[in-house]
Amino acid sequence: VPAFGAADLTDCDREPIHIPAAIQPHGALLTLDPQTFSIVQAGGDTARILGTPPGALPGQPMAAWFPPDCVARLRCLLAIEGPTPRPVHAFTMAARRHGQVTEAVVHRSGGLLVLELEPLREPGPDDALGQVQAMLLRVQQAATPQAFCQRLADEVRRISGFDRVMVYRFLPDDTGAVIAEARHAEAESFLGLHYPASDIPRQARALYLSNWIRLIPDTHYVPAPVLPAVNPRDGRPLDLSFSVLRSVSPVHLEYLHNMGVAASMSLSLVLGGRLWGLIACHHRTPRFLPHRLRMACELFAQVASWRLETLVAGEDFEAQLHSKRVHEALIQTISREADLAEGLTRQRPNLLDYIPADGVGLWLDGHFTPLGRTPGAEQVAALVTWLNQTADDGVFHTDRLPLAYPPAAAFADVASGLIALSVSKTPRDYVLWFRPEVIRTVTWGGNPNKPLQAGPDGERLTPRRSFAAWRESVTLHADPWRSADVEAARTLRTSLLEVVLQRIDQVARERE
Ligand code: BLA
Repeated sequence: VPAFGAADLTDCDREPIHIPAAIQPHGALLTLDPQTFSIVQAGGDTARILGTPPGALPGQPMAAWFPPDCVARLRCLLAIEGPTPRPVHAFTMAARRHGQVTEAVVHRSGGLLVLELEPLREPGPDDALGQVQAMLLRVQQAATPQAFCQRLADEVRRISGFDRVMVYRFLPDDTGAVIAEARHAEAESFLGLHYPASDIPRQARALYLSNWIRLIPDTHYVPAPVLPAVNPRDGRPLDLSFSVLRSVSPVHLEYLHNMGVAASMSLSLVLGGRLWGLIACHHRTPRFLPHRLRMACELFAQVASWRLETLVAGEDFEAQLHSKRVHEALIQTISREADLAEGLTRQRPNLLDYIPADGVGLWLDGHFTPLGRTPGAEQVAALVTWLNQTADDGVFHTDRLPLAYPPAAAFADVASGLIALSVSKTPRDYVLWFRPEVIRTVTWGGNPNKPLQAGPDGERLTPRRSFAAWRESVTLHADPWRSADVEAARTLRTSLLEVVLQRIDQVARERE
């Protein structure tokens, strides 16, 4: 495992971003013994907030450095709140040096209390809860997931004031796309762009599943170390997963710089226990949000996630219903029509209405009937020969056919993706759905094949520098099939088998 800040191309998803031993310096962090309230570790701007540099604090009683009633308030809060796994407001105080109103939030980590102090650059909203309520009322009017996500972006932009607010949705292969956006007239649009999975590495996605909000008020900050770096009692690093000041991976900071982003916030969208997406916010100048406003955003994202889950489930259900109706219509066609191929391709609904693809074809008794964009008959004949030898009887599917079957590279522009439904007789008959190479269908926000470039520090790698949209892709790959597509093929196969058996029966009876 690389040390924090030392990740490269090969281990970037193993960088331990939860234990940076440093914080963002716009505030200060203390860890406290939960029994004695003596200071164990300290970091950040304690000089201005408490009147002494962080190195002087470990070993000292908290009471010596805070206004008189703060310790009592903290004890009282902890007695009420119990384990406090996430930061809660503890007290507000005046900073020692400049008198600025400073908010203290507290949570527990690794047997210590983590007390974080943030001078308020602007007052929070008076009625944060009322605002969340109004936001929820407005988004609830949206009837589809897409419309709902657009309103999410609008509302988060309204309450947070960020220049660009995006709903970023994770796709089945962990790549992602900006599916909704609200922005300042002068901010560049990222709407519709796709990004590779490595832009938000695995451990970051795991962290964002449990911690729903993070704020980087100034991406050009210099990290402030937490001293001592490990808990002197057990030698363990401080887990900052839930810290509001956690220092961010340097790779990600460079990424933000390259996008011209000076402040960033992201909120998790969690559906059915899975990280479905993020509400990602950018600002061209530094931007701080007080704790109360951040809590409002987090609460909004949380309740909105539940509503979105219902809308997505509804849309899935509608899609299933549609698929069922088309299936029934296809079965009627099959039982009515003497010519299967004609019936399934020349009428509506047809096989392309059933599974979204660019082309479909039937291979029946050595004869090919195409609809839409498909390879030529000879290419399909060779493909079918290969399928007969390699694929089991049933439903075969791939989104990168040329990898398994190299001759397909010659017609990847129509058939990088394949679902092949076979009907078992000898030789087999097939229904084949084709999808083109994704290069034609997706606009990437950069080159996903080269997410990293050697940076100014030589071997240390940095995110790509160009965010201009350009059409490149993991070549020879198609848009992945949804599990519903493969399931639909299986259902149709069962029905086709029945029809084939019936027809064999019929022929036999007619012969008797
Ligand atoms: C984190 N990467 C993130 C986050 C986002 C993105 C939203 C969440 C952190 C935040 O709130 O700022 C990516 N941001 C995007 C994308 C868009 C956007 C895709 O606005 C599209 C418009 N990043 C890389 C590479 C690596 C990497 C190659 O591009 C690894 C080598 C790492 N990204 C990386 C890490 C984090 C991250 C480590 C976690 C940062 C942290 O929370 O400490």
